[in-house]
Amino acid sequence: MSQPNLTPVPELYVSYESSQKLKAEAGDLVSHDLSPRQICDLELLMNGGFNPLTGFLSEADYDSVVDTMRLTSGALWPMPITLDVSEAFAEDLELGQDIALRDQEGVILATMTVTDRWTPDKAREAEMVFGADDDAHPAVNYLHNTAGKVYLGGPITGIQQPVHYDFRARRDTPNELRAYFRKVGWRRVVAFQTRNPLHRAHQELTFRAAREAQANLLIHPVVGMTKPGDVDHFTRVRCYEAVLDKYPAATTHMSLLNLAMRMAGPREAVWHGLIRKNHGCSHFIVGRDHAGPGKNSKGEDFYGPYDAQDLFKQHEEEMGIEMVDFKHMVYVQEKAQYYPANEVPEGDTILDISGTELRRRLAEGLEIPEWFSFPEVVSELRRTRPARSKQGFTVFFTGFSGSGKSTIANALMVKLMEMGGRPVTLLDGDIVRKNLSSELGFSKEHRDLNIRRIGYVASEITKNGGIAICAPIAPYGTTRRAVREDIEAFGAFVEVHVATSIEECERRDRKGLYKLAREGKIKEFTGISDPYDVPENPEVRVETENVEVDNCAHQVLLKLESMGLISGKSI
Ligand code: PPS
Repeated sequence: MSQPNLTPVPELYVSYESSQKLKAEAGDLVSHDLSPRQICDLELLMNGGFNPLTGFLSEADYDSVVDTMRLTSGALWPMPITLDVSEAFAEDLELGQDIALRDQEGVILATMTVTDRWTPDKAREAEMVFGADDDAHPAVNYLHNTAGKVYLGGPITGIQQPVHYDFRARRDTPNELRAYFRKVGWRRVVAFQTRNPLHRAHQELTFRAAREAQANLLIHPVVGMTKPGDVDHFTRVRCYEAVLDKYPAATTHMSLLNLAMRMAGPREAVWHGLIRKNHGCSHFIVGRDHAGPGKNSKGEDFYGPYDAQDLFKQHEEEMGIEMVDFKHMVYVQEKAQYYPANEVPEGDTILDISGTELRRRLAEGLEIPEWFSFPEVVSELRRTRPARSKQGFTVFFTGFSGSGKSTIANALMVKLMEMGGRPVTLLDGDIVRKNLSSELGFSKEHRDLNIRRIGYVASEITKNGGIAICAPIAPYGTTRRAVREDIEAFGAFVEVHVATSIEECERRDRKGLYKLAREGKIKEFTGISDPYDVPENPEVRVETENVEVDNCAHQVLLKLESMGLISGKSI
């Protein structure tokens, strides 16, 4: 079982001639523009990474995978790979019809014969696959708030691989890796899955894992989609390249996997194992809390720390890939070397730096010792993630019309400009509606679009090291959360709830709009005839009744200071 058969896995691509013909005829087909996650899924479907799947799951296979982790054929498959689309798109299709699947530039990648169309029970999918119907889980959040309402299923005809312009030489299909292993004579290969930069402990543990399994090592990082907030893959790959030099020559290979992770813990571990099996590996490293999604909305872990290892072990034989335990490695000061945590000589001093502590040190520009990480890795991380006081960030005010958002936002802007150092942009509700969103009204759809536009501009400002101050009403919690996720990829997101009550806003009625709303002359008016989701955990909540504007802005400044975004001296 530990020596895989390295003959090719089936791919879904057609010949070059057929693909040219399909491309020429595709103009007549209805097109679906794939989302970034669907592009990742399609790539692995087409290149055999998701073997034995031959397309997006049919309804019967979906039900079977959700309930039993198996396809209707009986084959083990833990993750529903589904093509989600909008109701409007699904409505016009007929079963049996071929559709073109295109990337975001409109390039055709595949066609699919639609054999199935159904509206899934997403709450059930969340419970069964991810363990809880809780939006704190990134994949459950995606399921409810990003994925379309309808699923389509059917076989895929592959035309071409998605184009990647980055790290081309480091990307391999399953068959390319299999051919490589055949060529260099590697019969036993341990794969290491990762979505984080590698530090010395990882290098030690992967090296040991390979030695114990008497195998070669494949560093197989995910560069498709990982957990929101992770270090971007460009930085990570530069870090991995630096670490590769530290392994003994010709023992280790690195290849990038364009997988969209779901952070589904135990089911994900089994899925990862099957994918690595398809890539020609004989062993797979599974650690504590493999592909863990973080805490649920009650602050508890979604899965037990060893659930992933247990589930993997149960299916190891059937999968034909052996699990290698991930040893927690710690640095022993007296011996100046790494040991597995359970083999530390008695009385010796253990040094360790947790992930949270590492992020703090990076954020504050503090020293990171050489025993912990390689200097090349640290300098890469510092280059992309300068200290927080030098990064861009977004302050996002939300509250009723007339609550005082714009006034406080203006005061904050002036104070930040007085401090200097970073450019400041104010995206006030009224300014945005005049310049960016002049065609929009106040329906839920239009408000969401307005907020997504503000979020997009703010994320660009944040990415480029500036300060964005936004001050729309932003009444919907899910939209605010989506904007937070977009921005947190680049810097901090500071939500400020201006908690002036609706009664007080109406009493002030600065623009006379509440009167008109009461008279029914303005429809869908927030707080009067339209909803407002009160933020549950904003970074700051300011009360404005009987409090000076200056004081409100100061509360925000203090928060920015406590988050390390501005220096305390300047307040
Ligand atoms: S949203 O919901 O975030 O897209 O709204 P926003 O872009 O901040 O726009 C709010 C301003 O538009 C005026 N206005 C209304 N507000 C709420 N509901 C309705 N129906 C409405 N119609 C017009 C109002 O003056 C808001 O200004 P602010 O600055 O919040 O007082």
